Amino acid sequence: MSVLEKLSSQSAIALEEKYGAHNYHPLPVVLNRGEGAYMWDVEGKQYFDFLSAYSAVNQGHCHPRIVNAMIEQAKTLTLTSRAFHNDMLGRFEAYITSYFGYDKVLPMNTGAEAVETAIKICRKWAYEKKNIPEQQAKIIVCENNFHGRTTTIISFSNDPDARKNFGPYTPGFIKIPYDDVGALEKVLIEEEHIAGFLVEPIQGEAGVYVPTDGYLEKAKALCEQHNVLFIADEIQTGIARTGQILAVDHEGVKPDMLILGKAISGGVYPVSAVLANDQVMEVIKPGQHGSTFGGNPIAAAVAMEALQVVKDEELADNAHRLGTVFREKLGEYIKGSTIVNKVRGKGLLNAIVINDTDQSDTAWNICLKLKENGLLAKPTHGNIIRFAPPLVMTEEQLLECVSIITTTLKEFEV
Ligand code: IF1
Repeated sequence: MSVLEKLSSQSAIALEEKYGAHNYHPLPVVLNRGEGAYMWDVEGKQYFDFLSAYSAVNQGHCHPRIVNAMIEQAKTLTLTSRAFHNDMLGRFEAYITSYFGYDKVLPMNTGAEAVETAIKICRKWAYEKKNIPEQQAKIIVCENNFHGRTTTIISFSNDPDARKNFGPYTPGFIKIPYDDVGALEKVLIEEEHIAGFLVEPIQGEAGVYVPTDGYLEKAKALCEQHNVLFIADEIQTGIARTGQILAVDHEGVKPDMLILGKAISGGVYPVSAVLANDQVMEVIKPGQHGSTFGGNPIAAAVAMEALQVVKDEELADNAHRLGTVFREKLGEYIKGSTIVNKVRGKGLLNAIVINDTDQSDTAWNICLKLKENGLLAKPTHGNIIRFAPPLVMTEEQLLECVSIITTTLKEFEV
């Protein structure tokens, strides 16, 4: 079979079933084109994308400026490795550190790699700057976190699917309830050798849990008080998704370490990064961390263009404005609904909670019906459906999507 031979949805799915590891359970749709807020399947049906590849396609599918940046760089120089300099990395590092207001950046590829990088920097800072005894640094994380799927990261997950039978687990992490300042303060007072606090400004995978106003600010203040690094994982909430460039901007919080991924490249190329000021980042010396593709010329070119598009097209303002419309419209619907309990979120990171157990398949069946009606979304856990369209959506498109969603939900009302 030629790789260019046109596949039917059924044959494409059959190939994945036969030759691919079964590490996902995708919605039964096979896409072969994306543009802006839309994707098309191999049979030519058009869909609104309401997942944005888990917030990686904030700038819309195949944004011409970002794709062209990749094409031009790919024709010139794709990869040198960090064994040598190239003319793109320094430019990118200057651009992104100025964009987010930090002294330094350590570029990686995937989100999990950036989280692992932040954990390593935090531990090294603890031993070399805070004089915590070797091997005894602890990092505080939150219950129901999602920070990626490497062995260390799943070691501090409490999702059985994410961690079962992947042990032995990496030690050195303390779990506390999310959005609980008291719990954070208690562990900072009672535990010794705390190096950092790693937190999602909004818990995405857990079901789009927006913390109480002031939580992040109070948490940052406690970390300062106890000389602990406040580490924000903005891989999903960053890059304008929640109506500000960063979700921490809603509270004016400046993390000691900022972790970015996904939409930092507009979903065009794997790029991630950890940003910090010199007194933290300087603990990393030559030969102590890196990766073959980290900060490569294509990544540099793509990320600079993708971040510039966010500013030029005022995507944070658009996310704020359309998110308010979305929650208002869904809130109206919920008043008369028997199956939707609530809508919650910030900017264009939202979710609805279905009035059912998280073991039921109602949310899944709603997503199957949404697909039939031309909108692609997927449940996070059981009874929660995440809605996260590209931030380039127009109000007219959003209202059309609200109509598709409410019309579909009506089919499930009792
Ligand atoms: C999957 C979830 C979302 C993330 C945060 C780090 C990472 C992610 C806050 C790791 C990645 C992705 C991973 C993808 C599905 C998706 C996801 F459902 F898994 F949890 F978005 F909520 N921090 N999230 O959201 O970044 O290594 O993937 O580049 O693994 O199924 P990555």
